[in-house]
Amino acid sequence: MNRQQIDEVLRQYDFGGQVLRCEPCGSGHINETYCVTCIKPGGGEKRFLLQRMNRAVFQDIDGLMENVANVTSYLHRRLERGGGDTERGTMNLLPTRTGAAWCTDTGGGCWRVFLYIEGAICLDRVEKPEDFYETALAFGNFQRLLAEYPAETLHETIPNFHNTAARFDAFERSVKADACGRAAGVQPEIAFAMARREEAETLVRMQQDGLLPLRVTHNDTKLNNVMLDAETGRGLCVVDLDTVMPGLAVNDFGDSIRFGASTADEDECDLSKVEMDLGLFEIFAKGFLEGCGGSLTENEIRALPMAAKLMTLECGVRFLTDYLDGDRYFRIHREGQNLDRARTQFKLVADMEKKWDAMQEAIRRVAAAAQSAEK
Ligand code: GN1
Ligand code: MG
Repeated sequence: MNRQQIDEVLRQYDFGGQVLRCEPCGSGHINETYCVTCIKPGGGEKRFLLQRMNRAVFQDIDGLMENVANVTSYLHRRLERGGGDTERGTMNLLPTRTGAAWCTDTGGGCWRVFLYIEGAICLDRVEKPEDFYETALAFGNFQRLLAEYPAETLHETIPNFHNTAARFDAFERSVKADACGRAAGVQPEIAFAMARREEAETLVRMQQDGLLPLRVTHNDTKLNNVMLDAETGRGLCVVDLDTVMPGLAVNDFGDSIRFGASTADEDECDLSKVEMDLGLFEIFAKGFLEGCGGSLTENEIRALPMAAKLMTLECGVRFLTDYLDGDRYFRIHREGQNLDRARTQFKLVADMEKKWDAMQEAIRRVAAAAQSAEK
């Protein structure tokens, strides 16, 4: 944390009171996040979320922030019209003193400020099944709320973000380049991924063949990207909107399963603890279909298990690529963390392969129940 840079940034905002504290918070792998606490002139405190965006990952900050500003104000208006909670139902940007959506420091860092969502929590691990159900509803709802958003106005903040085929190409290049001499030590992991390369292209091909529609999706549907009401546990607000882009609805489902239906942390070293929990899988499917409000096509519903598997495989491949490249993309807190992350993802993939029939059965059950509820 560079105090001087942060002070420089804080001066560009009118927080409506004096800044008391600014402390690191959050557990994302990409941006840097801080909580800013101010004293209100009449007494009491007000909090804000300050973020330094990762410029190596997001090369077009202008485009990214245009997306974030437009999507958040769109959600704000929708909530306003529907009598929803505009303060806690969406992220809200605090403009700079000059009215801009973001600002820079003299070192070239790019920053933004959101209002802090009070009385809310986000989880790094599912504590009870209802949390996961609420998360599913929130992500499904998010997609439904954005169903009519003009997709053509969105900038592609990371090109080919969930193009699994392109992710494998990049992986293969990293294996060949072997920039850090790490490839020899991870041959089993490389072989695991490569054995699934062709299958990994299934959803990309289905989209190209017109079998899966492009929709406005979130694309980073980790459990900790949803805020839950601290008292009621209800899903409040979807956060981390940097990758909102046209994408596949099933990938939003799959990425949630990869992270939230795992019985262990993403970087767990003891792989015997890592499994995909079928009960959680089914609960999430139920919430997601409900949240999407019956908008998913039959092809999409049928592709849900495949998306869970491929989002997990893709993420494992991304972690392994980054390990081979020397940990330049995902923030690490210890040596080998990206390799551990890759290993948990591959263990989950293997577990899903074992549970494949049961996963499909679960989706059939949930879809049938959703259909009869609609009637
Ligand atoms: C990153 O920023 P965070 O931690 O929510 C990554 C996701 C990965 C995830 C893996 C922009 O998400 O794609 O699935 O780590 N975000 C970006 O935990 O690459
Ligand atoms: Mg996040």
